[in-house]
Formats: sequence, C-alpha cells, structure tokens
Amino acid sequence: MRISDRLGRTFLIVAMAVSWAIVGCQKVNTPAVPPTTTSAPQAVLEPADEQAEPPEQAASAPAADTATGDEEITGVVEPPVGVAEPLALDLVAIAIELPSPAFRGTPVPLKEAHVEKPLGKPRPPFLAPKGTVNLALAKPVSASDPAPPSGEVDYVTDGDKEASDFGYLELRSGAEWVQVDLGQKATIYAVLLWHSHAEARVYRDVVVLVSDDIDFLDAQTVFNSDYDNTSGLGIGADLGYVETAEGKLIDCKGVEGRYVRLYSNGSHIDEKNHYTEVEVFGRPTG
Ligand SMILES: [Ca+2]
Ligand SMILES: [Ca+2]
Repeated sequence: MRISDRLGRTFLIVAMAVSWAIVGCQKVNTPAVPPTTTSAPQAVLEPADEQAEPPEQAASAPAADTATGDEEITGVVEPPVGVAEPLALDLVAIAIELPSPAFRGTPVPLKEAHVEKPLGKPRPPFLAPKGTVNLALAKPVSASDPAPPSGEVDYVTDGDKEASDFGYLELRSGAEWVQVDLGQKATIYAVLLWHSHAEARVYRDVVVLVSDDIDFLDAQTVFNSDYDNTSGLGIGADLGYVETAEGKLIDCKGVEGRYVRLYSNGSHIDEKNHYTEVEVFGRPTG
C-alpha cells in the first residue's frame, strides 16, 4: 500500500511537472504568436484599404447618377482599381438632341399589358464615360424586310428624328428587325431609339441585341419587352413603353459588339413596324 502510495505520489508529481512544462511551453509559444499574427493582418489590410476606395467613388457617383443606377458605373470600372479611378470621375451626361414633340402628354393605351408608366417629366441625364458619342450616325443599316413598304433603311441613322409620315422606315407586318453596323467593335453604354413617335404608340415585342456576329448567331440581349416570347427570342423582363419624342433610352452597361439589331412586332395600333432613328452611344473598343 505504501509502496503504491509512493508510486502514486511520484506519478502525481511527475504528471504535475509535465503539465507545468506543457503550460510553460504554451505560455512561451503564445507570446511568440502575436507578432506573426499582427504582422499578417497588416499585410492584408493594406490591399483592403485600396479596395475600400471604390465604395467611396461609388458613394459619390450615384449623387449625380440617380436615374441610371450604379450598374453602369460598375460596368465601366472594369480595369484595375487604380486605373478605374479617373474613368469613374470622367462620367458625363451624353449629348442627346431630341426632336419636336408631335403631341402633348403621354396617354397610356388601354388594355395593353406590361407597359411602364410614363415618367411624367423629362428623362434625367444619362451618364457615360467622357468621349461617348453616337456611333450609329450615318452608319449602314440592313433590315429583315427586303422590300420595305415605305422609306429607306438609311433613314434609321440619318440623324433626322422628327415625327413625319415620310421620315421613317416602315417594315412589313410581323416580327421584323433593323440592324446597324457600327463599323468596328465598340463598348456600348446606351441605345436610344424612336419608332414612330407621331402618336403615343406602344410597339410590341421590342428586342434589342448586340453582337460581333453579323448574323447574330451569338448575341447579347440589352432589352426585351416580349414577355410571352412571341418572337421566339426568349421571355423578356423589360416593360413596354409609350412612344414619345424622347425616344426609348436603353442602358447597355458597357456591352461590347459591332452590330446592334432591333426587333419589333407591330404596335397596339396596327401590325406595322416603324423606325425613325436609332442612336448607339459608345466608344470604339480599344
Ligand atoms: Ca431618321
Ligand atoms: Ca409578345
């Protein structure tokens, strides 16, 4: 018994010594950790500080960009953060020349579904990087209708946007399109289009695509109001709109492409398709 007691006490003493030694090691090791852990976060924080700059830019940009949202800014700021800073600061309102209004007010057609409520006031300025211009002016236009009943395809990019019975291109009934060749690949920030704004029409199944392929085998959709996929180009989530002298401005968020194709499928008044003018605001892609 005594021998076992002694053995037990000896074991306890040894065990305590070992545990103290372990604790001691931990206490020694513990202070050794902070220098490495404190130096590591500093290394992480430095780039984090740099990354914290964009929110400041974004916080200042929306103040002047209440209408178009942050998306186009983030879409523009693709290059490294340091390079993006001057670009973000160079956002300016694109220069839009509107035609004369052909009627007063913007009556919403009855029984036409999925149409946005008119803003009731002038459209706010649209911001895009400095140097953004209408690349579609005087550029060649083609159409799905080989023999348009009225007008010429050139009318779509001739710069004349006035409401006139003779100023627009008319395409046959059904889902038809016009296509603008910008001549080179471009970064596109907005498409501005006028069908016929002589009266408050709502054109149906308006779909706008951008592509590098002249046949649009691979294209990006920038607008689609064909909510029930009548034209077979996919279900569109965008609302239809009432045609006015302001035209329809589509935020393209910096999509890249050389060709812009615009579909329509008549209006709530008749089956005809009209195009008075199409403008494509962008910059040639460097
Ligand atoms: Ca025109
Ligand atoms: Ca439809």
